[in-house]
Amino acid sequence: MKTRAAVAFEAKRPLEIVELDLDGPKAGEVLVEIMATGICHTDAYTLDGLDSEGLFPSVLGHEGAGIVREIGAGVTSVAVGDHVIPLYTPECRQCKSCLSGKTNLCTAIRATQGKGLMPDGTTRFSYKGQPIFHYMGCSTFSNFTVLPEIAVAKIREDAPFDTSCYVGCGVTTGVGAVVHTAKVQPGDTVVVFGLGGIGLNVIQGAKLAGAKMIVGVDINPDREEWGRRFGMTHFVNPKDTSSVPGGDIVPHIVALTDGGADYSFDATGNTDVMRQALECCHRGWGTSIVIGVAEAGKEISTRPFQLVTGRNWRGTAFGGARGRTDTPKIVDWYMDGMIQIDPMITHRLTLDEINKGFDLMHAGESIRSVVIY
Ligand code: NAD
Ligand code: AHE
Ligand code: ZN
Repeated sequence: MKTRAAVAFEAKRPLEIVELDLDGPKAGEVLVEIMATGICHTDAYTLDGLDSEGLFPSVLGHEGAGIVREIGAGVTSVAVGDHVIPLYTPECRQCKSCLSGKTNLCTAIRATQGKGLMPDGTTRFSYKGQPIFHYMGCSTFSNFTVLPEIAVAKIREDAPFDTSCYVGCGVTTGVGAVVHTAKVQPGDTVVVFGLGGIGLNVIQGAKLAGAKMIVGVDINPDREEWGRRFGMTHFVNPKDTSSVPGGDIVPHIVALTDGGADYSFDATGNTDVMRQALECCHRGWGTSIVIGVAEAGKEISTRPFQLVTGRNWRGTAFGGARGRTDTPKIVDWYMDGMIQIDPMITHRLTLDEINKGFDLMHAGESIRSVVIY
C-alpha cells in the first residue's frame, strides 16, 4: 500500500513529506493507521544527527496513537479496529528482562530495532525502490506503520487520539519516572531540571505521589508559570543571578531544600545539568534519575565522594513502564482525571506542517506539538 510520511532523508535537513510504499504485516506484526503523533525532543535529537544510533533515510516519530487496520498471521493479542499506542519499549513477557520483574527494558527485538529494521531484519517502508529505515520500532511520522504485536498497547476506545498519543512517550516517561522508577513517597522533596514536555510530567507525577516540595529548574523564564500549573512549589532560573547568588545553583538548591532533594530528575539531556541534579541530592540517601538523552560522545562525571556519601545515580527509559501492561493504565489515569494532558498540547499541526513543530520546540514556544493525520 501507499502511505504519506514525513521522511528524514538526511541529518540536519527538514523532513520531507512524500508518499512511501509500505509492505503489509508479516507473521506476528500489525498494520496501524496512526491518527496522531507528538513530536518529542528525542526526534529532534536524532534529526540533528546527535543520536549514535541515528539512521537515514528514516521515518522518525515514536509518540503516536492509532487503530489496528490489519493483522499478520498468528497475531492474537490485538484485533482489527483496536485502538493502540505504539511502543518503543515493547513487552514480550517471555525474555529474561520481562520475566525478571526488575525492568521494563524488554530485549526481544531491541537489536533489530536499533538498526532501523523489523525483527526479520528487513524494512516495510521503501521509496522509489530503496528501503527506508524504521525508527525506535515505531515510525509514527507515517500515516500507516507496521509494528510487531508485542510493540502495541491496546487502549480504551473513548480516549482521544490527539491527547492519548502523548502517553506513547512524554506523559509515561515523566509520570512513570516518579511513580515506577523513583517511587516518590508522600512528603518527599523533588527537584526537576528542565520543564518541557517531559519535566512537566515529572512535576505532575510528583504532585500525584504527594511530594511536599517540588522545585522546578529551567533557563526559560516562561516555564515558571507552566510548572506552577502542575504542582511546582518553587522555581529556580539558573540564568537569573539575582535569585541564584553567585550563579552556583547546587548550594542554592541544597539550602532551599534543607540539605538536598530526596529525588531529583534531569529532563534536559545536558550532562552538566545531570551532574548538578546529582549533587543537589541529600547526603546519605538522595537519588537522582537521569531521563534526558545526551548527544553522542557526551559523558557524565562527578566526584566519587558524592556517591560515597550516599547519593544514588539512576536512569529511566519510558518511565520504567512495562509497555503493554502499564501504558493502558496511564491512559485510564488521564481519562479518570488523575493526570492532565490537554493543557500541555500547545500546538496541533497537519503532517505538512510538521517541521514547524520542531521549530517551536527549539524556540521554547511549545510544550507538545501534535500532528493530526
Ligand atoms: P523539551 O525541549 O520539551 O524540554 C527541555 C527543557 O529543558 C526546556 O524547557 C529547556 O528550556 C530546558 N533546559 C535546557 N537546557 C537547560 C539547562 N541548562 N538548565 C535547565 N533547563 C534547561 O524536551 P522534552 O521533550 O521534555 O525532552 C527532555 C529530554 O528527555 C530530552 O533529552 C529527551 O531526549 C529526553 N527523553 C528521554 C526519555 C527517556 O525515556 N529516558 C523519554 C523522552 C524524552
Ligand atoms: N539511541 C540513543 C539513546 C536514546 C535513548 O536513550 N532512548 C530512550 C528513549 S527516549 C524517548 O524519547 C530509551 O528508551 N532508551 C532505552 C533503549 O533501549 O533505547 C543512544 O545513545 O544510542
Ligand atoms: Zn520521546
